[in-house]
Amino acid sequence: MKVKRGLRVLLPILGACTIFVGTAMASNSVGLFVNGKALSTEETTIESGKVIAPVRDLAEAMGGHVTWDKETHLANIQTGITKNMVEDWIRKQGNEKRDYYFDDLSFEEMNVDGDAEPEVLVRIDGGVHLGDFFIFDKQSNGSYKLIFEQPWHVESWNIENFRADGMNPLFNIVTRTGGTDSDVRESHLMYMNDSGVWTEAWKGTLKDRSVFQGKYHVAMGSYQFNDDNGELIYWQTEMDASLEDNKQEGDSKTTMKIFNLQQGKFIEKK
Ligand SMILES: [Ca+2]
Repeated sequence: MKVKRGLRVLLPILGACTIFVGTAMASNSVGLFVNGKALSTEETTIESGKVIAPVRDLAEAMGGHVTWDKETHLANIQTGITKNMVEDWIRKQGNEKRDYYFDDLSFEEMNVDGDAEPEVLVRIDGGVHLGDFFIFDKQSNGSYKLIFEQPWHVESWNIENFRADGMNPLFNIVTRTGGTDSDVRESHLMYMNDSGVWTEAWKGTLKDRSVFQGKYHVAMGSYQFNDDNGELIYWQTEMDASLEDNKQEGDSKTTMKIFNLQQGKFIEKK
């Protein structure tokens, strides 16, 4: 759907943009500036004391997105990111040559790297163990580029408190995988490295329950950062449980591992 360039609608002044309008001497043409930047439109005029400018040029200069419905003759200006926009990015840039399950798509703007612009984290919940995860990065021309995609069912994401010198924020992305007789939750500690690659610094099991020899085998794990020395401590408890009522059978076993950050990855300390 292309907006007819000649469409002219009086536009209310939106948001925090500064619009400067000035009439050039000895001419009907009007100079139009948004946030101090001149708009290269020759279609802006002044009529009966009102400045009339092309909606698309003006709205896009203010970071908006314009659609035109020729049936209803409605021009819609959308500022900010919508679910429809995100779906459109995925259709055009997604790696998978299949239909994505857009019904359960959600997204959040979060800053994952060093620049001021937030990136867009997107997850599609396709069922208990199915899903997709994407990160889109805003380009200088205002478009969004896919920079990471995995067929992950993501249950949650959050920024960790841990921060090494010069390192971009570390995110904890919790995924869920499995199938018949298997259910696994994992924590992926991810960050944007200096080359702009979304990188896994560590991965660990939070819960792994599978059926083995007529019982559930359950492993539960958790981690903490030691702020004093930058170590990541991970504990895991393993036990067996009854298929009937999930009650523990036999003893449990707990182990601990210590990891150090080395060249952008948490490596187990031996
Ligand atoms: Ca950013």
